[in-house]
Amino acid sequence: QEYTAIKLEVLEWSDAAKQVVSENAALAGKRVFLVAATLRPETMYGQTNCFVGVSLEYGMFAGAAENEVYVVSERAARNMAFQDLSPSNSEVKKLAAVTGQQLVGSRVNAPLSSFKDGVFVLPMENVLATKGTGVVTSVPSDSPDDYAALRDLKKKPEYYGVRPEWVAGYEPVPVITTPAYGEMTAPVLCDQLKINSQKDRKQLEDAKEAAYKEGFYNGVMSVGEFAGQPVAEAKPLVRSQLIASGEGFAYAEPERLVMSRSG
Ligand code: ZZB
Repeated sequence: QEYTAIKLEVLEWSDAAKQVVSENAALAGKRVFLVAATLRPETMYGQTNCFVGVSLEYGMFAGAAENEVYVVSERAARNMAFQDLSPSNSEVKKLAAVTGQQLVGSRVNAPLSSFKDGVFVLPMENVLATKGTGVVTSVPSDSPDDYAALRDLKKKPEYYGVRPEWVAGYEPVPVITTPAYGEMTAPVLCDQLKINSQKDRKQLEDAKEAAYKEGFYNGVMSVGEFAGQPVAEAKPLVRSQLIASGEGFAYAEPERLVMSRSG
């Protein structure tokens, strides 16, 4: 699976993460990025927040560029090391450990997003430790999972342990128009499939599938440098641009090597 890794630079740490960082001399003066793996680089204009799993363990790892640190799962860091994305090939350099819970409330820069002051790191229940980097960048206009999770947080911020101001004003942004769903693919699909919360896994799977298909085959960009172009054309262009600007990099998820070898 070939992802685009998106670098969300930390602008301001949550209190809990600040504590972790201040206790680690190796992090002093470093630029730290939460790194999210996406299959939809063309939707980055619509980022409204970043999701982590509160019970997941993350690490802060030395990045490919000197002075850069990536916050990702241990598993992703190891994969990155094998892809020349760490200082020394195939070697992981872990500078600190941090939980998803500690990261919540941090403010990060989301490349291409219309929220220029940054977006917040928020909790999502369905973040898988075994996929991508364990960090998810959220595009509620085009990702039903993101829309459902963000809506849950807006409805019950105290239940989820988020401050209202971390979600207030962060509404889905039109990025792509499709004949079937207009410019709000995910919200329309969540309505149509009667998705009530991020716990409605089966309907969310169906909605995701439909959103991928309609977006890729019939979607047209409505914002950004490639506005008016079909999504299928814009996708590799936005990807290349993010990589060229240093805001992203190619990240491949290995197929289940160990399992297929053992049989
Ligand atoms: C931004 C984005 C915008 C995404 C969109 C999707 C969509 P898939 O399709 O199941 O293989 N993701 C990445 N890592 C994780 C994780 N550890 N746990 C849960 N979700 C994760 O998964 C690829 C997508 O799942 C990624 O692409 C990411 O969300 C999320 F408009 O990034 B995406 C219709 C989907 N639209």
